[in-house]
Amino acid sequence: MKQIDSDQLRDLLKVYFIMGSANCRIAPAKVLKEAVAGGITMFQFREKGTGALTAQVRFNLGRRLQKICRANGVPFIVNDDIDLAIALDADGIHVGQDDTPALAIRQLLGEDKIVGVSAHSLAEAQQAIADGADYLGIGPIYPTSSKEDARAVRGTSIIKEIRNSGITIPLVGIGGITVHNAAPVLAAGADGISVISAIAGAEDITLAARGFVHEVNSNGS
Ligand code: 3NM
Repeated sequence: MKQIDSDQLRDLLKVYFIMGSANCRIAPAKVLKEAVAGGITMFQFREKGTGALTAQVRFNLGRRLQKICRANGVPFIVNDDIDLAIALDADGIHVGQDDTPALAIRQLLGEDKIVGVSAHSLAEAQQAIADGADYLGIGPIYPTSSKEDARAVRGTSIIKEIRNSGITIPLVGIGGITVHNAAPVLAAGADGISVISAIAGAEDITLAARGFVHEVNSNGS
């Protein structure tokens, strides 16, 4: 099968929700169901941080969340863990700069899976594209407390720099994005936004997700 169509992916990236059990105040399956009800367009299972689940319980939670995604037509992406992505037959994988290189991932998974790469500079973006990434996560745009080893804050100018260089690959901004500061990320050239805490930690998860959908649909290209 062919690599996913870029325009289709741009749509899927509009409201890209990421979480693992460490990000949830209530049961992760409930968080995901509520986020799906609010209209999230893609989901990444990122089981990291203090107390992250391992082995069979990690797999079981992944399977549970994947079922919710499948039932609702939301692509299910696994963060970093290639073995888990393969075991679950996930729709794709997202890797950071310190994980397995995208080139090796692409060779392992083939052409029909979505491969996303985190990039924090123009050079990293160029390398990820050369390695066969389908989309990029660019950040951290704003200060974030959801990632222990987050790099220095880049602001929206990193997205502008990447777009001005002529790179047209689908990309999302990530890091500290809320419904109130999402518009400049989109204006800078992002196709969508990627969010952990502003959805997972919201008082009303469905409402929070819906707010992002509205924001992207009114400010996106
Ligand atoms: N990656 P929140 S920032 C998972 O810069 C992740 O690559 C980042 O969480 C990067 O929406 C980040 O709660 C955390 O700020 C995003």
